[in-house]
Amino acid sequence: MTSNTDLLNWIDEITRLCTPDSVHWCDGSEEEYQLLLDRMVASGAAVRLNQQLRPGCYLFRSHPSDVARVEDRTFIASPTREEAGPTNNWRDPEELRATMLALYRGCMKGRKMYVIPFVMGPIGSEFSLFGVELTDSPYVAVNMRLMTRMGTKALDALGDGDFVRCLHSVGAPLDQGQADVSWPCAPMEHKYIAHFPQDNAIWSYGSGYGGNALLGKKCLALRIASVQARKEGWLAEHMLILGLTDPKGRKAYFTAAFPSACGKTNLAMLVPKLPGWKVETLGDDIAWLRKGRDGRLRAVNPESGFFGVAPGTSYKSNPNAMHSIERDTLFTNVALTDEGDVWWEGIGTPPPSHLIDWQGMDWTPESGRNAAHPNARFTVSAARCPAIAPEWEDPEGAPVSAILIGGRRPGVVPLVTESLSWQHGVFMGSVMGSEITAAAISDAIGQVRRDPFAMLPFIGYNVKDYLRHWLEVGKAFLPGQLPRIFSVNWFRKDAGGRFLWPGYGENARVLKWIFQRMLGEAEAIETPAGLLPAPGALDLEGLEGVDEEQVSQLLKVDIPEWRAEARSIRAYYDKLGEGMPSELKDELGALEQRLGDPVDQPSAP
Ligand code: OXD
Ligand code: MN
Repeated sequence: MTSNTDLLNWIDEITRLCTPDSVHWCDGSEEEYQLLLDRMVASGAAVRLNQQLRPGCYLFRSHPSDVARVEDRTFIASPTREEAGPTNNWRDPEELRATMLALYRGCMKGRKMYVIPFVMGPIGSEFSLFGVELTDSPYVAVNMRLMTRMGTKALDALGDGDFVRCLHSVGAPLDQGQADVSWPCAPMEHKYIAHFPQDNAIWSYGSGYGGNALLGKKCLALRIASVQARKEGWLAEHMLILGLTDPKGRKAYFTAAFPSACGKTNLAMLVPKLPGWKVETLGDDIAWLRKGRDGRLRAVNPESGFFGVAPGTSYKSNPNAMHSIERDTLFTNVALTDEGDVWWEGIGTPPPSHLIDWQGMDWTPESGRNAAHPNARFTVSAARCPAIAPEWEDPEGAPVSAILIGGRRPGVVPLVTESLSWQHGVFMGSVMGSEITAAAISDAIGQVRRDPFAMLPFIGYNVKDYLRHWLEVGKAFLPGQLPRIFSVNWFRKDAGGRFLWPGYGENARVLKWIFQRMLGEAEAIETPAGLLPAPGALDLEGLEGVDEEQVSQLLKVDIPEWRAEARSIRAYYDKLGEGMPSELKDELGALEQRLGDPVDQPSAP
């Protein structure tokens, strides 16, 4: 147990507010994990998969209304609207607190409340952050055991120290004798994922899914941590971390920011198509970046597991992920085969003639609907990944040589572009994004949804201050000690709408160029967009199915397209309003100059 009086008092307060039937302190042991899973199987909340085929694996099916992060119901309740900025849903903290207190009152009736002490970052690292999640969801408890360092070891390390107060309820109290459902949750209008950065507090109500409910992940390690990082001079980022070793045995570390479902897990676990090159995984979703004692920027993965998107994951697209989830994995919203195994679209095997789909209904290939939900997930401990880097838990973090940024851009943005400076790299990060396709909002087709550093849904404060902070961080380093920033775009298409680049293992060719650029061993040419591989500098030996014309399209900086891009960036900066860092406006001006585009509007003074 603990003598942390703040913790004990808070638990007391929440117990009185939420009135659970009982309180369970999670010790994080294997026995406890198994007990919770057994109970969920017995209650019908979980399905034990065929233990011959998937030892230690379980399947959960969520309520159809509770399948993903709910950005519309995610709030930053900072003291002022200005602190949350133009891209966040702001709510007045007092009003939101009052609304949510009314919902929390009695909300755990008929349920157990789990006390989950956890650490984000390696235990013992001075940079790790503590949280305690109080939740009425055993699903959250078992997932937190894989995704964080949780239980007695976290409680002991916390001692009398401070922690982020994370309160979570599925928002479905049970009356006496009322039977539970397999995935309790509240209706959309009662869901709240609320952040009170000034109080180090997260209040989540009504959803049991992923980042809405596993509060160590997006809520703590990104939104709350980003606010703390700004105060303390570091960065909490939506980035994978990988180690790349060349055939001579030289190793470098890269981080990469891509929006959700743009291939972070695939790149983090890449199996290079280039002989002699090796990628090792340090993280697939979040990186905390700080200046290390050696003066270099160092990256730590605060998580201890992967919460990956299942559909599209196959032995071909990501063999390391597939090996990771062969056992001891929790699956959510995938389909169940008649043999008691899992299946999803893009798993690489033909659809079986019969499945139970993610909603628990019979499914056949003729059903005409997805068997797995497109956002179906696997949760697995990072230690299970065959490509995990031995140093992935180094409390000092890995020294970062290059930061990659990228989204899905069918046009305009080349396969790879090196920034001209840190400031130019921050400019590139500020305008990265993905093109809206027919699958999304129809009247915006062709427009770019800008997603600065893939952090749009995760910055806990004003995006303009966030970008200013990136510029400030760069100033704290000696020249040569900072990583360089590269934009990558695996998703460029030809005029017929076909992808120009095969991606996956072939992305190692781009990683190689970046690696060699950092060592001064590869040539670049200067273009208005930045530095691109010089002819012959990108290793294309043995690359099948990509001809010279396609390579030139992949590496093209088309001036009229880029002029339109610059105009679109200007419109985006205008939309963000007053207070954009002047350095970034200067970078936009410099881009316009390089493009020879007359500036049609005078810059703001
Ligand atoms: C995400 C995730 O939504 O990592 O970005 O789950
Ligand atoms: Mn993510």
